[in-house]
Amino acid sequence: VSARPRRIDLIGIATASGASVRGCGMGPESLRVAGLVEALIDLGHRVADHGDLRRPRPDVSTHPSSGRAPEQRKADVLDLAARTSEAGMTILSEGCLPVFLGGDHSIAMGSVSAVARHCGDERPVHVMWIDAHADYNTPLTSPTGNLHGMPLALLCGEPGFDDSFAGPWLGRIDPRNVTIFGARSIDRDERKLLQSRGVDVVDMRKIDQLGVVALMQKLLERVKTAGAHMHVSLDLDAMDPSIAPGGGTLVPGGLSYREAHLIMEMLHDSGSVGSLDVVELNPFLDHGGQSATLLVDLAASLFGRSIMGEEPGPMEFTTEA
Ligand code: B3U
Ligand code: MN
Ligand code: MN
Repeated sequence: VSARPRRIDLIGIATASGASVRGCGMGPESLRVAGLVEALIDLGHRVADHGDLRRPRPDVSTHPSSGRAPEQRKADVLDLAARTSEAGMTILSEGCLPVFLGGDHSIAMGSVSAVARHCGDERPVHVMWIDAHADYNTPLTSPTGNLHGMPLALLCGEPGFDDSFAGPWLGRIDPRNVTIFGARSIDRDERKLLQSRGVDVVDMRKIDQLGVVALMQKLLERVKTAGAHMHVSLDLDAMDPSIAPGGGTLVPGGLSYREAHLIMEMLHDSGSVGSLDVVELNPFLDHGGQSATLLVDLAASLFGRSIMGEEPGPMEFTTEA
């Protein structure tokens, strides 16, 4: 699937409405400044940058921590998710590979639903959620009420979301086709839900004990056998805060630099990846672009950069799709 070169379509979703900390709305621009487009072109891919989806009016602080009241933030999340889902479907229908630049992780309601709608009954979808958190809370289990802690539960059709959450994301994904990778912060009731639905949780302890290679081989084998479209949802906070300080909900004990790259390299070699989210980068909290640069390098590994790499293919760049 990811045979080179490919046409990769970037779309930013410039929002922090699903988070309690402001700043990750600047994530897409920070990834561009860190050289995302150039890195992909350098690998021989064709790149189209669709710019950013955002709320029509600027953010005015009406709420102490996040800037806006919870009901407004929820409306923003749902509106942007609907637009993300449509934009993603268009990109996929043209045979291109969408990369969704967050924004907080609630944008995955839009991105994953786009993939699921595109694949329909024809192709199973497997979601690899690389994250310190499981993002599998519902309004009934969430300790914070923040929507970036809930997108997977919504996508998997968990009860507890009222009618206002209706949309193309609801129940689109089979929880048995989800792998959470790198988790180390899961809430009590969230854990119960994950266990009862049979979600594959590869937590940091498993990674410590068994190693990235064995765990990835198992996952990739499974996805290949199913002939699934693999959607990768990469949350910055999966990585250890020492290498990725630019996030609002950091948790110690994350993926090392080499573990994260190895995951990306193995994903590339599998050829199964058909879409990607890069989320939760908060440039306001980043240290001199360190986290943005890391994410760009990880995306480059996912799209074919290797230490002993081959010659790059022909280059082409358009700023519009
Ligand atoms: N599980 C907590 C914390 C959290 C989840 N995702 C992030 N933080 N980024 C929650 O709010 O649901
Ligand atoms: Mn997340
Ligand atoms: Mn997270």
